[in-house]
Amino acid sequence: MTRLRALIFDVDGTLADTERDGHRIAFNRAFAEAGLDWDWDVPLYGELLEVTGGRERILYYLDRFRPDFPRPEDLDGFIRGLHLAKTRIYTDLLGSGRIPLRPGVERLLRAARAAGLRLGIATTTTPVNVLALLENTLGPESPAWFDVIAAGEMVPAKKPAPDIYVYALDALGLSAAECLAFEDSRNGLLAARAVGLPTLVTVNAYTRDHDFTGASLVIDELGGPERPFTVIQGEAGEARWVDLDLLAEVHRRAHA
Ligand code: XBP
Ligand code: MG
Repeated sequence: MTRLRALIFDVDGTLADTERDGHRIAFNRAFAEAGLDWDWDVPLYGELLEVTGGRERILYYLDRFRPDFPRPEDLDGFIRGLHLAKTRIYTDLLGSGRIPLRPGVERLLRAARAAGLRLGIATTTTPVNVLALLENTLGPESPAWFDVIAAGEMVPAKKPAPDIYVYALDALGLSAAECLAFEDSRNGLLAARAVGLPTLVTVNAYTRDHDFTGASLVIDELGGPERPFTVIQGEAGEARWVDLDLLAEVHRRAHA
């Protein structure tokens, strides 16, 4: 049987709950800075999350919710400008340390490293956002824990397209059968499954009701000795939090 060699993590919603109190706030502040009266409240942002990628999300908002908004001549440049401001505001927000990693994430990353498992990242967000999150939560050296940080426009198509996972596997020099993916959303799950990666899902408030057909295991969080997870879909046996034994079992079952 193929050995489990690497864990590949999504970022937004999986490593940290970045969407509601991070990205959403940054979008709104960028809109205000530009003199726009757009306000993405919590429920509306949930609808907008259907579209991955910040620039794509702004365009989708305009098309679907602001058909009356007069389109600037250079719409692409206008959206790029807004998104650049949003990225600046978002990375500043992360710098203020307000967004922690989700429960169990640091524990699992450290355990994986100690056991010689390799780590990778596959996300649609902008690369500087990933570095800012890692550096501000795990320390300045932590980006080097990951053998690949595949992000944003390194590939032509964002999730649910499989491109970012193809890129990550290629950079790791591994096959899907040697890895597990960690996701929080249906779009992420579709991307990972499209390349054949067994996928463990940790849901959050925005993704709790998504269709996770095809996931190996769906739980509320990775958990830990003091905070057991709740299984939403799939089988975790006697495990009460995600550790390397459970991951080995999930991997074994996926390839049985
Ligand atoms: C994350 C996203 C991103 C972020 C915003 O999806 O959809 O668009 O919300 O990041 P996933 P940017 O977790 O599936 O990778 O504004 O930098 O695009
Ligand atoms: Mg995600």
